[in-house]
Amino acid sequence: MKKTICLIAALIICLFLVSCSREQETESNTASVVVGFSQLGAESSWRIANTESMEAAAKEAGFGLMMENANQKQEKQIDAIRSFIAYQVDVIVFSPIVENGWDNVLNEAKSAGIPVILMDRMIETSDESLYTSYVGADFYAEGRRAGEYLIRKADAMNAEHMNIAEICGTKDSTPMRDRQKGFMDAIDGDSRFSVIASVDGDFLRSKGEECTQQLLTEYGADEIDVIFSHNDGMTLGALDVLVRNGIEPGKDILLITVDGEKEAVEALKEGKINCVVQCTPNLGPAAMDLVKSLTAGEKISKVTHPEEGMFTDFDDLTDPSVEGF
Ligand code: GYE
Repeated sequence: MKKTICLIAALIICLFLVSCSREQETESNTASVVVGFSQLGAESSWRIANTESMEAAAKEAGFGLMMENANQKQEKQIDAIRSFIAYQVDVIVFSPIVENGWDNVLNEAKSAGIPVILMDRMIETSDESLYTSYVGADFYAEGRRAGEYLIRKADAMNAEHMNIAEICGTKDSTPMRDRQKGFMDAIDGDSRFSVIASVDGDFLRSKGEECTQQLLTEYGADEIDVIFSHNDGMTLGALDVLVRNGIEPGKDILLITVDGEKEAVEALKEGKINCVVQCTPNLGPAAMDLVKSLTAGEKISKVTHPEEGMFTDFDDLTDPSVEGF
């Protein structure tokens, strides 16, 4: 009997020691992982929240994070990626400002044996092996949601015809291209809609203001029924201009927007915006999970999309589950 008890005790001690050493092992594994992160800029509340999400998630995972902010310049992102290669980081994560022009630098990363994860935006390339994984929104689906909302709204208003002005995000970026395509595909073939203008607002609130002022000068408020804007920042800029010109946003001109900033959802609740399509900036945890799997030698999926929805003036908005940005 004594012998059996001794044996069991010894076994428990052994198991305890093994589990301790395993924990130490994983801790020291993650501590030695360094992630090079090239953020594209700080153009919107979305972007700032996204940067914070990445920093918090890296800290939580115990990874070292080398972060460079490119202030909206592709050349600066290319320089940052080169510096990560020189430093021999374990993984490069980056949010490409536009889709084209990355093949050379990504080939350099590939030759150096450093895997690349695209976060938030995609690239256009004929060589899919230049990136290991993409984590970010399905922007085409977001655009479709915006278009489908408009169809529902036009039905509810018994509208015969609506002129749409589109304020676009950064030219040649994935959210600009795909939100536009999704929206246009959704309303395509419905003769009630005409897109009378598509202007470049570069995802900036200040440009959203400028564009709206120009649209009003060029077409006049009576000619514009709907503004579809690719992000909340530009929409909030547009909203200010409408109010300054004595035009009632959400009524005289419908506003459809993407992101889900608190300020935009507030304006939706007040009836000044009609539809906010959600796009989450909180991609840090998913990105760091991919880094973890990758550095542990596991196979990771090529594409990860977060779940997203939307808020509209058809919904009960007493307690919308808004993200904190
Ligand atoms: O919608 C916008 C930001 O790439 C999804 O970029 C992102 C977009 C977002 O500046 O606000």
